[in-house]
Amino acid sequence: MSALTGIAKASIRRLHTRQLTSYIRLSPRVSEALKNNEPVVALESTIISHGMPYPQNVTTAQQVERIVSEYGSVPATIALIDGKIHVGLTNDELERLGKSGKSAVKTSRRDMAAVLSQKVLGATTVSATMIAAHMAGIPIFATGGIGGVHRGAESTMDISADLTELGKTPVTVVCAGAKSILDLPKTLEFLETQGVPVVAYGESDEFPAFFSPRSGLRAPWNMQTPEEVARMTKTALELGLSTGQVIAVPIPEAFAEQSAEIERAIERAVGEAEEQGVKGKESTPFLLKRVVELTAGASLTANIALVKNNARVGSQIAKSLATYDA
Ligand code: PSU
Ligand code: MN
Repeated sequence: MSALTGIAKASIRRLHTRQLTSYIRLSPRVSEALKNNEPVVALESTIISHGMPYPQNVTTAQQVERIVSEYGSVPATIALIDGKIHVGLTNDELERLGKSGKSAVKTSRRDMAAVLSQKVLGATTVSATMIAAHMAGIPIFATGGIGGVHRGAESTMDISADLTELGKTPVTVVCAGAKSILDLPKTLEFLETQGVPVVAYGESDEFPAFFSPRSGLRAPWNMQTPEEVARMTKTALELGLSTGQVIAVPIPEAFAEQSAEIERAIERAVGEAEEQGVKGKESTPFLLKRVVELTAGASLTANIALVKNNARVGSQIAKSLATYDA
């Protein structure tokens, strides 16, 4: 028996029960890929509905899928549609999500059962996408940024469910770190408590801060190649650790130039959110939208560039992981 098949048996929740299977709709391409142990990369949908404006959100989602394919893996964008967890979307479904924008339900772990039972349109956050990917047996997931511990969390207790999910679901999340709309030192502390390895990917061991390749904080691990990350992933799955992993890829240098301007916009947006009493699940979408407005779109260009870069790295990691199955 090959290594990954062994891992899959031990640690990946393939669609084994009839009940679970009845909730999941794999696209024909994703289904075929999983059957043949081809590399697959999961992609989230809140970034489409709530993270970017229409129509750039749809174009970006399509480009991201294309990049995953170009680098050798099969893309699987995940969303909750008409009571089913869809893994792999059609172009029409991507368009529907993009057009719905914030009228789709931003779905994290706590919302999944309600969204599915009420058959409303649900865009999955990092936490819900991890759950769905794990159910389908997809260990690699690429996105823009993860949620984190919000600034002022010591009084609001606003800590993203992404972080607790990373503590209990064995999916590797390739991202550009977390935005400085968050409290990054506390985010790293929380991930340590949850037992989640954070890997700075590339030349530097610094934890990237989404729009900026630098946060001034060191990540506990630094890896330089997809092969290294794939080896760690294989090891974690074989050990049955059942925790996720964060692979933090710095934004490409060419798009990092405006990070100081974006940083100022973030400070202002955080202030406005506080003044206007924006909280809970509205907080992140509010901040993202305000930062795009305040930077006249510069943050959107940077955001799109880093998501594409993460799609490439995610695809390379998935491809390397799949070689253990050969
Ligand atoms: N950060 C971004 N872009 C995003 C998100 C976060 O830079 O689109 C989305 C992701 O779906 C993430 C979610 O999982 O926001 C976290 O929301 P909250 O902070 O409410 O947990
Ligand atoms: Mn929150």
